[in-house]
Amino acid sequence: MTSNQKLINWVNEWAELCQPEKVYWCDGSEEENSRLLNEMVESGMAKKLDGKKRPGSYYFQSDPSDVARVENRTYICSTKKEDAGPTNNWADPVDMKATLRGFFKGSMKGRTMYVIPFSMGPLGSDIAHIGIELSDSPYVVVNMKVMTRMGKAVLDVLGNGKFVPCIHSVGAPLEPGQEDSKWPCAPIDSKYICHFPETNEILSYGSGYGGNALLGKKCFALRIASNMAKREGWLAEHMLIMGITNPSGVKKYIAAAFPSACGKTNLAMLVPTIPGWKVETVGDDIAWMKFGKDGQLYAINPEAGFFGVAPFTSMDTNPNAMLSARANTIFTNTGLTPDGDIWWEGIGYDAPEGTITWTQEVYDKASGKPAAHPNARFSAPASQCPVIDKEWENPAGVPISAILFGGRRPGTVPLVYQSFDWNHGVFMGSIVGSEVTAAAIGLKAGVRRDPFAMLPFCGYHMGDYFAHWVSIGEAAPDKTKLPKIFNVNWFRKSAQGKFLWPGYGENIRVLQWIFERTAGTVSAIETPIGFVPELGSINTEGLDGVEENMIELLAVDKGQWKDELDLVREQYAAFGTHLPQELVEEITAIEARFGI
Ligand code: TSX
Ligand code: MN
Repeated sequence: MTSNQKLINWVNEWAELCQPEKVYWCDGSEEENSRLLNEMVESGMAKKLDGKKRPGSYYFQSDPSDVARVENRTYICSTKKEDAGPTNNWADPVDMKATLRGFFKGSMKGRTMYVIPFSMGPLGSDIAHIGIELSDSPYVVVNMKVMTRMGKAVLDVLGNGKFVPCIHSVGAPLEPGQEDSKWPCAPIDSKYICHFPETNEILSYGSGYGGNALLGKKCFALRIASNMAKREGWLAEHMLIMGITNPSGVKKYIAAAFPSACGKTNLAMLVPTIPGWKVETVGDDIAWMKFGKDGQLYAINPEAGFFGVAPFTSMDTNPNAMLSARANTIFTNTGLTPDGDIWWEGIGYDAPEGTITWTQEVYDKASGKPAAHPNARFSAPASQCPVIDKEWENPAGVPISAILFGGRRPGTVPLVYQSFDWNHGVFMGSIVGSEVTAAAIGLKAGVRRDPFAMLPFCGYHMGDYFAHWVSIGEAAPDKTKLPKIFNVNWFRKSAQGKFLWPGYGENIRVLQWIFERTAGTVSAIETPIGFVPELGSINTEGLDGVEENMIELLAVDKGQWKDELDLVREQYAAFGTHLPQELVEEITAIEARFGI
């Protein structure tokens, strides 16, 4: 399938170490995809869902120990520990490779090693990059088919060129005659998700789930790509990309970064409530951005599918996600209904009698045990999204007019505000945080700082990452064409603990203000933290009971901001000399504007 000798040698070398029963080169065809899915149904790993209710779709249950990304088993292996920074686990690359060779030795016994060629980004795009994943999991193959451009066409584009090597094993070799488990994986302390930023390599051992195993996504498109982007002067970001068209037919694209559980996928596919406005989706998770010849910043979505959290996705909260997953979709760790469909908490209707939970028990609402794991997922082709943007596969990307940051902030942070300039916007990205409940992280409840929503995904020192953002602003071919930067907060609460903003489709009203700010057609009030909408300039027409919340939604309180900035200074201290002086100047200037 290829004459790329480096690729052939590399595959042979790893096959020799991992000792699979056979090596199979994926061509990415429909025929191959159905064959693998049928094999998994036969082996008991997958169930085919009902052909009428959920055509072309399959259901998987993971091992109960293998349900999410494992941040404490995720490493950045740079020569110098300092290059990984205080927010990453670090390991020496030579030591880690030696350790992992021990784990990978014989790890694929009794299994097939799949060679999975994939492109992150439209095939042949200047912004796209090619990876090859070796994996002993057929579940990974069928997911990579949804989530990336996968198969022979990628090898044709690759030719004798370079690729990012990605090696994955579930870490569960089979002895002759040994029966396979439904979801093979290794125990938690034998899982390793390792990145080698200096050589652009990924080694993942012991987990078959999501970002641990589908190496094109978080491992490549964020952790490795953030390193490539720093070296080459572009941006690899944890951002959705959406197009917004106003009633006059003017269209602008925005990118937005939010920590997990803030509704990024919902915003990417939002159904506007005000007549005449249209939202279209380019991507829901990752943006790669580069300056074009015209001096504008252009973004591509490196992915080809949505790997979305299922629970609480419904025809009410996100109809376009529901419709994207109506067919040809892989469901993992949702509930399974007796008529061969899926079900999850918050899907919008009651579980049919006899629904089976993700742990294979009969669902009993009264037991308090959910049918779907909270991190249950759907893998759906982006092409099936009813509002997929017509430019979503444009190899040149889409021009970005605005960048949004945000998080769940019950207090302090207004519904929306705009930075004074690029560096002030970098400051806003650096202080992103989100309210987490004690249960969610096993720590004390409060604001978890998640700069640029990249805390788990930045593949190098976070302070150097801030400096890279500053340098992008300096390197801009035309500073007047830089995207305008905003922070949004759909989650501000009253003293009584009630959400002040209705959110969801009504967020188009905030997007309208942002749209008009980028067009220069709406004024704003200058506050110490940035430009805030004037009272009355957010369109609340037809909204009941929100007008009276606007003062509270837009308030900038000096006392709350003093506490906030004290916490930011504490956070900044961890970055030491890597913290760019520009950000120290930004926080000092804000304190000065407040008079604190
Ligand atoms: O996704 C959300 N968005 C963005 C939508 C485009 N969520 C869900 C977050 C978890 C994934 C939201 N939750 C949003 C929001 O804008 N806002 C809220 C908070 C909220 C929840 C329920 C109500 C209002 C606000 N319901 C009523 O007031 C009836
Ligand atoms: Mn994400």
